[in-house]
Amino acid sequence: MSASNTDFMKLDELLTDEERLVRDSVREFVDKNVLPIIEEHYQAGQFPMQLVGIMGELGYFGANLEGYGCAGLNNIAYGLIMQELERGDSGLRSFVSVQGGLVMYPIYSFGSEEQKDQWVPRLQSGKAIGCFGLTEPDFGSNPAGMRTRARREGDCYLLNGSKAWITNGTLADVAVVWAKCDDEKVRGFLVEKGTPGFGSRDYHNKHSLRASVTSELFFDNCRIPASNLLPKTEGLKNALMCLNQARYGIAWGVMGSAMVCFETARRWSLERKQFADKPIASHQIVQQKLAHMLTELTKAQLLSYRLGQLKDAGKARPEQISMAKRNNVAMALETARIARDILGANGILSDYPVFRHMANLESVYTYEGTHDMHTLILGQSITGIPAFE
Ligand code: TGC
Ligand code: FAD
Repeated sequence: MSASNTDFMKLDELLTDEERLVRDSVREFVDKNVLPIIEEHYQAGQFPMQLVGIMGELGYFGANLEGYGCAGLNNIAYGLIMQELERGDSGLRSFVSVQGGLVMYPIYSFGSEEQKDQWVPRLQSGKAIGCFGLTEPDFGSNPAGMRTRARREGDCYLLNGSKAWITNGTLADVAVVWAKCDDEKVRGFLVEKGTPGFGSRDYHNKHSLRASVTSELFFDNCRIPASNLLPKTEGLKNALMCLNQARYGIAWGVMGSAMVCFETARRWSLERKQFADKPIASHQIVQQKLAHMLTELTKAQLLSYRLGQLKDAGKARPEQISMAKRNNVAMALETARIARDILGANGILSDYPVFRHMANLESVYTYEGTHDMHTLILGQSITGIPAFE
């Protein structure tokens, strides 16, 4: 795919040599290793596990963290990694978002030195896989209501409850689990695979993110050492801070899906002929659709770039991240739907990547805060009035 077709405002010129190098190397990785196999994995409902070690070696996990073997990239380069991975498939970007933003980040930011030494290098290299358990069957948009409990008993915590819709739940060697303690404060805990009382089970027959593993987690008197508490967590706020990392990655990632859908539709419209042997691209309605898609993608690129600058300066506010997640996912989903329309009947075939991206984006619209939750977060920021209840 020619990147120039989706770089209308020449954002490439704003990138540093390092940022461009990172983007181009991930683009090559995706072209060589992901695009040839992803459809098969999607149809089979399997995550391409063979890519985990390679992505670890290439430094994609926790790439914007410093030390412990992490690449220490800036947030623009990190965003470009997400964009290129999601150009392959949202499931691949999800894997990397969760591993870096939702597992390595909380251990790195709220963990003890021992926890960091034990887990961050293994997660960085892909030798260990992590998952993040916040959502519960009855508490999705409102995690504050969670029922999972962690009761202190001597040198241990006893966990009881369940988590729903957890990416990589059955694959994970370590789960970052958020639970309410006796003082009613939510704290984070590390629960290792195989701990008695900890179970997991995958969702099957998904119509979206089929090349990603999504699971339920169960805790039935699951006893973990007190040293598995993330010591710097003391409220839901710490869990929400992790979401900022993942939402930022999503804002960049979905531009990859939009790029591939736009380019597929553009090319198709130039080749497909209807009426008087003219390509459908010669009709004003089709041109309007292409113009709309590219304009919205370009606006999303500018938003993400500026957000990346703010994040690098330590000034990105959660509501700014919400604006980018909300806008960019909606843009990508609309782009995928219009691209599917332009391809006509062929748009439903797996010969083209469009429907797969469209179906994936339905999940991305919902996870990491639904589109409407981000509307309410922005509403609160604008008016000072929370409208959640
Ligand atoms: P609220 O009273 O507003 O906030 C509690 C405290 O947290 C602070 N805060 C944040 N801090 C950092 N970053 C954020 N994004 C923050 N949002 C809020 C807030 O200032 C307050 O601090 P303090 O000092 O006053 O105590 O809390 P609330 O319970 O009313 O909830 C607010 C709400 C609705 C915005 C929040 O619950 C929310 O974001 N809900 C959406 C849930 C969500 O996004 N879940 C995602 C689960 S993980 C996932 O989906 C992974 S997808 C994986 C993949 O990529 O595959
Ligand atoms: P609900 O909260 O029940 O919302 C349903 C609808 O009601 C939405 O349209 C919502 O916007 C609307 N709504 C809710 N409250 C309000 C309100 N106050 N005002 C107006 N409208 C409202 N979670 C994790 O913890 N870890 C993961 O790794 C993870 N991975 C996921 C992977 C996939 C594939 C999916 C689909 C989800 C994943 N999730 C994960 C869960 C995800 O974060 C939740 O699905 C999401 O937060 C929404 O919760 P819910 O599905 O319970 O929907």
